[in-house]
Amino acid sequence: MTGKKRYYLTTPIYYVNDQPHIGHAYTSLACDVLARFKRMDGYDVHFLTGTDEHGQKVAKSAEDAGTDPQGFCDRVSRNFRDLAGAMNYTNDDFIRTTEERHIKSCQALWNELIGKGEIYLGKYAGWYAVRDEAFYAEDELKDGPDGRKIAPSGAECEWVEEDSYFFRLSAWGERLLKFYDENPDFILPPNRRNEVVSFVRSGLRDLSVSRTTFSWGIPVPGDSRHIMYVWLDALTNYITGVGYPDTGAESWKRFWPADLHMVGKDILRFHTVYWPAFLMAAGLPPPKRVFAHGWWTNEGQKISKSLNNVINPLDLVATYGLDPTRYFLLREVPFGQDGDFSRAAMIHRINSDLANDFGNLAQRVLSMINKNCDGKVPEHGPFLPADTRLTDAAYNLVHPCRATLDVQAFHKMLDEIWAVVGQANRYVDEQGPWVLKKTDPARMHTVLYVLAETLRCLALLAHPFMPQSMDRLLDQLAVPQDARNFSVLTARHALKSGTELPAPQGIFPRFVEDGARS
Ligand code: ME8
Repeated sequence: MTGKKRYYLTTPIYYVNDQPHIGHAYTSLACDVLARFKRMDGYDVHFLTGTDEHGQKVAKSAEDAGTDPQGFCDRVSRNFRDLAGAMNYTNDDFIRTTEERHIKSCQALWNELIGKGEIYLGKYAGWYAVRDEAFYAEDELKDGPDGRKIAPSGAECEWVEEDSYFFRLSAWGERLLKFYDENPDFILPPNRRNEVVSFVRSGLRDLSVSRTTFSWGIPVPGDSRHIMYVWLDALTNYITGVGYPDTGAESWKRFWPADLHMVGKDILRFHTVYWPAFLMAAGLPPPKRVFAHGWWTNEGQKISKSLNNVINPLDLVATYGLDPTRYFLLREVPFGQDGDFSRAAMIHRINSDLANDFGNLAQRVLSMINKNCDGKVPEHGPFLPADTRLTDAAYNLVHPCRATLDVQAFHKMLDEIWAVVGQANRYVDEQGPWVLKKTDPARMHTVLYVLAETLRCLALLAHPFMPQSMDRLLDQLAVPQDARNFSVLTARHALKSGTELPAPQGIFPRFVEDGARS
């Protein structure tokens, strides 16, 4: 185990003030695809997700629901855990910030920061947005109706004056800029990096890291009037999840620093400014990358409870199936950019990419093998240049897939796979195996063997996106479980001629405009 390459990735931990929606499903899905890909590529992966349960926003939601905060968190957190099951995520752990291991970890980090003189006691007077759980400077705010102050996110701010501990963020500006400079891929995509660099260049102020006016949070060690600021508490989950404060633990030594924190663009600043500063101040290495993806809207509108247009991912799964939903979310929008959800676009994608391109290829090849090769992996004769052109493209596909996924370009990876799907469909048309059946049956066997090998590679590479469907396809090619990884992918001609194959079945349904299966 210790010799294996490692990969630690995390989703944001989601607030339990609300039900999970398509945005939460999206971030976790992206992580799931990466985690599955890395495992198939021989990595020892740790994939962490969970729920963010403290703070004023959650306390208020519990109060509105007439429930005690812990009972409320238990109930809503379960929905996020259930979503992970329903979406077939392979997270290795699910962390809740109300767990004892996390409270211990936050208090240890706090003590470390106090011990190093990075936190001091003062008084906060300024603007706070409960919806964002964020402090804002006066010049960041716009005037709203009735003299109200509005944050750039649209959240309403309130004036807060209370005793507070402060983190010496102002002292970290230069060191953060140097860190970004030395680690050009720390923040992706690049436009997000520019945004952060100019924010830090404009000067950082010390950050209030405790509150006294409500009590739903982790007590500050040695001063129980204060609870920790919810973002200090929340960000710490990433180190709790690998064993902090036990820095001698196997999991810590193996997995920290994290390879990737996947987040939405709304929480970029917390992850790329505050978090590395907290860690460096505590003498801990910062994560290797933060990727901030874009924002989904629904049929052109912002997704919000008040507009009553929240998309429940479970409804999509019930209507379109799990794997088509997983595919669509990562295919439709270049990862990193904002995207608009529309049912018409979803049906179009499913029908054209899955049912037509990939589904038809699989169906044509498997049913011809079933009818003409005795239901067995065909024998093959000598390969012609057209054959090796296709199989080489399939075997080599793993390289661009690795490269695109290493920069979280999920859409480009799918483009690469579909280019070979297209090439295979053209090869079927050019070779005409149904004609060869009459003129040259031995050559037909070779052509079908080449196509079966190509399908094997395509199914393995598309597996992280659509695990159930691709497993069904790999079952139909009789690929053993222990050969469903990328080291066997590149083993040429891994399909053994003469292997008995099960009866072929379609893998992707087709939909008509109202969403029903045709
Ligand atoms: O911010 N489009 O939690 P949160 C795309 N607890 N992604 C979306 C989205 C949308 N319309 N809406 C939400 C928090 N997301 C904190 C995080 S981490 C230490 C603490 C996704 O429940 C996206 O990943 O508000 C976004 O960053 C996250 O949900 C916010 O989830």
